Amino acid sequence: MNITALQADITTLDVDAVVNAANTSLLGGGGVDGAIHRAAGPELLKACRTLGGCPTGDAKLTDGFKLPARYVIHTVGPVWHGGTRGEADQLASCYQRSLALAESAGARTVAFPSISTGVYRYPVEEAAQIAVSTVSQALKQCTAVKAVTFCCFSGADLAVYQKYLEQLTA
Ligand code: AR6
Repeated sequence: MNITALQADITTLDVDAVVNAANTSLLGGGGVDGAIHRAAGPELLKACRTLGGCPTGDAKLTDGFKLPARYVIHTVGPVWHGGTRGEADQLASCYQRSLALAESAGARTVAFPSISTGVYRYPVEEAAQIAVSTVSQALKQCTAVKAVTFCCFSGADLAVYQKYLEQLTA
Protein backbone atom coordinates (compact mmCIF):
# COMPACT_ATOMS: atom_id res chain seq x y z
CA MET A 1 0.00 0.00 0.00
CA ASN A 2 1.15 3.59 -0.58
CA ILE A 3 0.18 4.64 2.96
CA THR A 4 2.03 3.08 5.86
CA ALA A 5 2.77 3.74 9.52
CA LEU A 6 5.94 3.23 11.51
CA GLN A 7 7.41 4.10 14.90
CA ALA A 8 10.36 6.47 14.60
CA ASP A 9 11.83 9.88 15.25
CA ILE A 10 10.64 11.79 12.18
CA THR A 11 13.93 13.73 11.98
CA THR A 12 15.73 10.52 10.97
CA LEU A 13 13.50 9.63 8.02
CA ASP A 14 14.94 9.64 4.53
CA VAL A 15 11.89 11.02 2.72
CA ASP A 16 11.45 13.97 0.38
CA ALA A 17 9.32 15.95 2.84
CA VAL A 18 8.63 15.73 6.56
CA VAL A 19 5.65 17.54 8.02
CA ASN A 20 6.12 19.59 11.18
CA ALA A 21 3.34 20.05 13.76
CA ALA A 22 4.08 23.73 14.36
CA ASN A 23 2.24 26.66 15.94
CA THR A 24 0.93 29.80 14.23
CA SER A 25 4.19 31.72 14.81
CA LEU A 26 6.25 29.07 12.96
CA LEU A 27 9.12 30.10 15.21
CA GLY A 28 9.65 26.75 16.93
CA GLY A 29 8.38 25.08 20.07
CA GLY A 30 8.52 21.75 21.87
CA GLY A 31 7.56 18.25 20.76
CA VAL A 32 8.16 17.34 17.16
CA ASP A 33 8.62 21.02 16.27
CA GLY A 34 11.56 21.32 18.66
CA ALA A 35 13.08 18.08 17.40
CA ILE A 36 12.83 19.19 13.76
CA HIS A 37 14.40 22.59 14.48
CA ARG A 38 17.25 21.01 16.46
CA ALA A 39 17.99 18.47 13.74
CA ALA A 40 17.64 20.91 10.82
CA GLY A 41 19.86 23.53 12.44
CA PRO A 42 19.46 27.31 12.84
CA GLU A 43 18.96 27.92 9.11
CA LEU A 44 15.46 26.51 9.52
CA LEU A 45 14.44 29.20 12.01
CA LYS A 46 15.88 31.84 9.68
CA ALA A 47 13.75 30.49 6.84
CA CYS A 48 10.67 30.34 9.07
CA ARG A 49 11.10 33.98 10.09
CA THR A 50 10.46 35.03 6.49
CA LEU A 51 7.10 33.22 6.30
CA GLY A 52 4.98 35.54 8.45
CA GLY A 53 3.41 32.74 10.49
CA CYS A 54 0.69 30.35 9.40
CA PRO A 55 -3.02 30.10 10.23
CA THR A 56 -4.43 26.98 11.88
CA GLY A 57 -5.28 24.37 9.24
CA ASP A 58 -2.82 25.76 6.69
CA ALA A 59 0.77 24.83 5.78
CA LYS A 60 4.00 26.43 4.54
CA LEU A 61 7.11 24.93 2.98
CA THR A 62 10.82 25.40 3.69
CA ASP A 63 13.96 23.51 2.88
CA GLY A 64 15.03 20.75 5.25
CA PHE A 65 18.59 22.08 5.73
CA LYS A 66 20.51 19.49 7.80
CA LEU A 67 17.67 16.99 7.83
CA PRO A 68 17.79 13.98 5.52
CA ALA A 69 14.48 15.30 4.15
CA ARG A 70 14.75 17.87 1.37
CA TYR A 71 11.71 19.84 2.58
CA VAL A 72 9.87 20.62 5.78
CA ILE A 73 6.17 21.34 5.49
CA HIS A 74 5.08 23.31 8.55
CA THR A 75 1.42 22.90 9.38
CA VAL A 76 -0.58 24.17 12.33
CA GLY A 77 -3.03 21.75 13.88
CA PRO A 78 -5.98 22.79 16.04
CA VAL A 79 -5.85 22.88 19.82
CA TRP A 80 -8.42 20.36 21.11
CA HIS A 81 -11.34 22.07 22.84
CA GLY A 82 -13.68 19.09 23.00
CA GLY A 83 -14.40 18.83 19.28
CA THR A 84 -17.05 21.53 18.98
CA ARG A 85 -14.90 24.31 17.55
CA GLY A 86 -14.23 22.94 14.10
CA GLU A 87 -11.20 20.93 15.17
CA ALA A 88 -11.94 18.00 12.84
CA ASP A 89 -12.17 20.21 9.73
CA GLN A 90 -9.02 22.09 10.72
CA LEU A 91 -7.11 18.87 11.27
CA ALA A 92 -8.26 17.45 7.92
CA SER A 93 -7.18 20.72 6.30
CA CYS A 94 -3.65 20.31 7.72
CA TYR A 95 -3.30 16.99 5.89
CA GLN A 96 -4.85 18.35 2.67
CA ARG A 97 -2.80 21.55 2.56
CA SER A 98 0.42 19.71 3.45
CA LEU A 99 -0.09 17.18 0.67
CA ALA A 100 -0.94 19.96 -1.80
CA LEU A 101 2.36 21.68 -0.97
CA ALA A 102 4.26 18.40 -1.23
CA GLU A 103 2.65 17.82 -4.59
CA SER A 104 3.59 21.26 -5.93
CA ALA A 105 7.18 20.82 -4.71
CA GLY A 106 7.36 17.49 -6.54
CA ALA A 107 7.94 15.46 -3.38
CA ARG A 108 7.46 11.74 -3.95
CA THR A 109 7.59 10.59 -0.33
CA VAL A 110 6.07 12.41 2.66
CA ALA A 111 6.08 11.63 6.38
CA PHE A 112 3.53 13.06 8.82
CA PRO A 113 3.71 13.12 12.61
CA SER A 114 0.50 12.65 14.58
CA ILE A 115 -0.52 16.30 14.27
CA SER A 116 -2.20 17.95 17.29
CA THR A 117 -2.11 14.83 19.50
CA GLY A 118 0.69 16.02 21.80
CA VAL A 119 0.69 19.47 23.37
CA TYR A 120 -2.55 20.31 21.51
CA ARG A 121 -4.32 17.32 23.20
CA TYR A 122 -6.35 16.04 20.24
CA PRO A 123 -7.42 12.46 21.14
CA VAL A 124 -5.28 10.11 19.08
CA GLU A 125 -8.16 7.80 18.09
CA GLU A 126 -10.11 10.64 16.48
CA ALA A 127 -7.01 12.28 15.04
CA ALA A 128 -5.71 9.06 13.47
CA GLN A 129 -9.07 8.34 11.88
CA ILE A 130 -9.09 11.81 10.28
CA ALA A 131 -5.43 11.53 9.24
CA VAL A 132 -5.88 8.17 7.52
CA SER A 133 -9.15 8.98 5.76
CA THR A 134 -8.04 12.45 4.63
CA VAL A 135 -4.68 11.27 3.29
CA SER A 136 -6.19 8.28 1.48
CA GLN A 137 -8.69 10.58 -0.25
CA ALA A 138 -6.18 13.33 -1.06
CA LEU A 139 -3.56 10.93 -2.42
CA LYS A 140 -5.96 9.99 -5.20
CA GLN A 141 -5.53 13.51 -6.63
CA CYS A 142 -1.72 13.44 -6.34
CA THR A 143 0.60 12.55 -9.17
CA ALA A 144 3.99 13.50 -7.66
CA VAL A 145 3.41 12.13 -4.18
CA LYS A 146 3.67 8.35 -4.31
CA ALA A 147 3.92 7.31 -0.68
CA VAL A 148 2.89 8.68 2.70
CA THR A 149 4.15 7.47 6.06
CA PHE A 150 2.55 8.19 9.41
CA CYS A 151 5.52 8.52 11.73
CA CYS A 152 4.36 7.63 15.24
CA PHE A 153 6.51 8.41 18.25
CA SER A 154 5.02 5.76 20.54
CA GLY A 155 4.05 2.15 20.02
CA ALA A 156 0.59 2.94 21.34
CA ASP A 157 0.07 5.59 18.65
CA LEU A 158 1.40 3.23 16.00
CA ALA A 159 -1.20 0.61 16.99
CA VAL A 160 -3.99 3.16 16.51
CA TYR A 161 -2.76 4.26 13.07
CA GLN A 162 -2.29 0.61 12.02
CA LYS A 163 -5.86 -0.14 13.03
CA TYR A 164 -7.30 2.58 10.78
CA LEU A 165 -4.95 1.70 7.93
CA GLU A 166 -6.12 -1.91 8.10
CA GLN A 167 -9.71 -0.72 7.88
CA LEU A 168 -8.85 1.05 4.62
CA THR A 169 -7.83 -2.18 2.95
CA ALA A 170 -10.55 -4.33 4.55
N1 AR6 B 1 9.23 12.37 15.77
C1 AR6 B 1 7.94 12.00 15.56
N2 AR6 B 1 6.92 12.33 16.38
C2 AR6 B 1 7.23 13.08 17.47
C3 AR6 B 1 8.54 13.52 17.77
C4 AR6 B 1 9.56 13.13 16.85
N3 AR6 B 1 10.85 13.49 17.04
N4 AR6 B 1 8.51 14.25 18.92
C5 AR6 B 1 7.23 14.26 19.33
N5 AR6 B 1 6.45 13.53 18.48
P1 AR6 B 1 3.43 17.72 19.48
P2 AR6 B 1 1.00 19.19 18.62
C6 AR6 B 1 5.00 13.27 18.50
O1 AR6 B 1 3.21 18.12 20.89
O2 AR6 B 1 0.15 18.39 19.55
C7 AR6 B 1 4.87 22.43 19.73
O3 AR6 B 1 5.40 23.10 20.83
C8 AR6 B 1 4.28 13.40 19.82
O4 AR6 B 1 4.50 12.25 20.62
O5 AR6 B 1 4.81 17.77 18.93
O6 AR6 B 1 0.51 19.40 17.22
C9 AR6 B 1 4.49 23.35 18.59
O7 AR6 B 1 5.36 24.44 18.49
C10 AR6 B 1 2.84 13.48 19.31
O8 AR6 B 1 2.36 12.17 19.02
O9 AR6 B 1 2.50 18.63 18.47
C11 AR6 B 1 3.10 23.76 18.95
O10 AR6 B 1 3.11 24.84 19.88
C12 AR6 B 1 2.96 14.24 18.00
O11 AR6 B 1 4.37 14.22 17.67
C13 AR6 B 1 2.53 22.53 19.63
O12 AR6 B 1 3.65 21.82 20.14
C14 AR6 B 1 2.49 15.68 18.06
O13 AR6 B 1 2.84 16.25 19.32
C15 AR6 B 1 1.84 21.64 18.62
O14 AR6 B 1 1.22 20.59 19.33
